[in-house]
Amino acid sequence: MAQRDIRMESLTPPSTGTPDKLAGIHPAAATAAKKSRRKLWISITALISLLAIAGIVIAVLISQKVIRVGSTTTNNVSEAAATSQAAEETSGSNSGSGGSGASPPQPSKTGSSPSNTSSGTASPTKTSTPDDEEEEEPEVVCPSPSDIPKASKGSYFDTTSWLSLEGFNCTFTTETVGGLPLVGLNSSYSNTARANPQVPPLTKPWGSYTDRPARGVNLGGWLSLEPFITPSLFDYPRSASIYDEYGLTLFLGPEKAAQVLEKHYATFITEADFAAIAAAGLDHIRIPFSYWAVETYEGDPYVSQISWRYLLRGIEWARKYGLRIKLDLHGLPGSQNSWNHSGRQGKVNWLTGPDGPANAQKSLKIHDKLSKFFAQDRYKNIIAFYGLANEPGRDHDINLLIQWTESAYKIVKDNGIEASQVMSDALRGLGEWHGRMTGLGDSMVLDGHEYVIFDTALLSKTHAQKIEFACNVWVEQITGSMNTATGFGPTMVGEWSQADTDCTQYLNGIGNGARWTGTFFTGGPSCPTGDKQCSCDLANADPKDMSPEYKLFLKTWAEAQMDAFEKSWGWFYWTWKTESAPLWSYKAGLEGGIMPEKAYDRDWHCEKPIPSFGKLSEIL
Ligand SMILES: *[C@@H]1O[C@H](CO)[C@@H](O)[C@H](O)[C@H]1NC(C)=O
Ligand SMILES: *[C@@H]1O[C@H](CO)[C@@H](O)[C@H](O)[C@H]1NC(C)=O
Ligand SMILES: *[C@@H]1O[C@H](CO)[C@@H](O)[C@H](O)[C@H]1NC(C)=O
Ligand SMILES: *[C@@H]1O[C@H](CO)[C@@H](O)[C@H](O)[C@H]1NC(C)=O
Ligand SMILES: CC(=O)N[C@H]1CO[C@H](CO)[C@@H](O)[C@@H]1O
Repeated sequence: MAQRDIRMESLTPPSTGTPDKLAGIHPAAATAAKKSRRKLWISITALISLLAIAGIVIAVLISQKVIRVGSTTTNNVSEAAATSQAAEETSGSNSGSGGSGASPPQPSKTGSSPSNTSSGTASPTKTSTPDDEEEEEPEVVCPSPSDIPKASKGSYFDTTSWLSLEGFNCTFTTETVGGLPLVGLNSSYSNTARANPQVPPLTKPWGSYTDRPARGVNLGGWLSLEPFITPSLFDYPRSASIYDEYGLTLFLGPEKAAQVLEKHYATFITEADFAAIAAAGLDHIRIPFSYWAVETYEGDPYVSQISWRYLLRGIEWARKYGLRIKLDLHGLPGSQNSWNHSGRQGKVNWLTGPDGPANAQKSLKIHDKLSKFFAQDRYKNIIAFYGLANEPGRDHDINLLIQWTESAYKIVKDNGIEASQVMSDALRGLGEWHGRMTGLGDSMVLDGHEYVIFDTALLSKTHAQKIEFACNVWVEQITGSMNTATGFGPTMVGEWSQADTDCTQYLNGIGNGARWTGTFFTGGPSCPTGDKQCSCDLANADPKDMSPEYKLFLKTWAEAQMDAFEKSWGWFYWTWKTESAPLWSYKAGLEGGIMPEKAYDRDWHCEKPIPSFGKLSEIL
């Protein structure tokens, strides 16, 4: 695949090069007499009139689908007629956008077409009319490499260089909004879907999240890699020193990295996943993505921008199934937390660190672009939450962090984002935010990520104690945070999981063991007995090989957390899919019978007594 060197050089669409087909008709020699010249002019005029009439007749016949349009031409009259007819069939479905009246960005130059459509952009795409049924989707013929203007060949805009065209609009366009490309998006969209009968369709407002909390899932490890979610992508000898997306892309080099990552984007999450998420009774999706979806900087090994179109397509697929979106900028320039899932583990170089201030500024520019793009009408009903920065590290100076968050908030708001923005509790606990960043009302939500397994004191609790902890301590923390008299105000749980140990391979980073067995950093094991008896075998088993008691615990544990987190504005499970970690995969949990079949219809809640887990061992 061609190397993607795509820094958005220009917002100007290149010339489409529509050939001037009728140029060059001239009278013959100028030596003839006046009379014969007059004759010649009359003939030419007649000929041109005839051609014009014939052209109009043909165009009309084509637009009426009497004549079929072939598929090997560049823009011409007949194509414009056919395309506008095709567009007519799909337009007008963007009924649900209840936002302001700002017009969509697509230019609408349909020439002589009488219809209100937005076809006719610089587009070498051909449509041919379907054989019979009027309602059938038009067949779109994608451009071939020779249709792509030289200046755009091999660039992001060159749809002929894309690995997958599934669900994408392959029409060539260099149009951007906020500097971010539209290519790949369809012009029309429909907001009529609803995720399930408990929630409103996208055409209708959600209402109060306090009364109707979000039930969501993350698409972790998709557009921002994480070794434990897709260990197969990190299957290299330890000597290669690959611990994160930075190391992986550096190792692979630009061309190979682009191939490997695009293949992952195209296959790890597909339309079927969005359908299954809705079928599971979930209604929101948090999509983590990183700054390299927007741009990369000098020296970055990250694959630039390819994830952008997969993000946009993911949002459209969510729309198709009535799912609302929480955007999550997961990796910021320089790494905001030094963890592998920020892109690069090791050091924080954002806000603090040698390039910290510069990287903080770059992050604001990223948000400027993103918020301009997502302020478009088409996103008003589907983007429910706009996340500013995933998990800035605990060691940041809180005042600097607040300053940055306030700047980002203002940029995003001023660019027209009406969705609530989201800021992380920055791993300080919800209570830390009481009295800070006040006065923003519902336009800022505090995001806490709740796990028992990364903290040795919580990890060593017994099964029943973990459930009690969720139902008591987390409920108390969340209700405290939701009230501005005692906490921040609007609060949500952007991540949590069903895992009750930290046993999953690579969970603590490549090359690290588990706290549960005492094989991760110093200090003893953190299993309930405090010795080395604890085992990871059951925790890492396939649900079909788990005992009924362990399965009952896991399901109750998940339901306890859902119940507790619904005291907030809602929850987002981490994560939808993993290659081999079922206690971190909602999908695998459903398949294994350890998740409720419908997220809104559950057997157990915190008011009920904790069931007996029979002979389930505390050491697994
Ligand atoms: C216009 O389209 C028609 C039908 O596909 C094709 O036969 C013709 O060659 C095209 N004309 C030009 C000028 O490209
Ligand atoms: C064009 O759009 C306007 C407003 O949306 C509508 O009233 C009119 O009927 C449309 N015309 C055609 C030809 O579709
Ligand atoms: C865009 O439209 C094309 C052609 O109608 C269709 O195949 C594709 O699935 C659509 N994409 C999305 C994301 O809806
Ligand atoms: C595909 O993209 C082009 C360029 O943005 C646009 O004009 C056209 O309407 C789109 N096609 C569909 C089916 O939405
Ligand atoms: C070293 C490092 O960054 N490890 C982190 C990798 O990501 C997992 C989970 O996503 C964390 O638990 C590790 O701390």
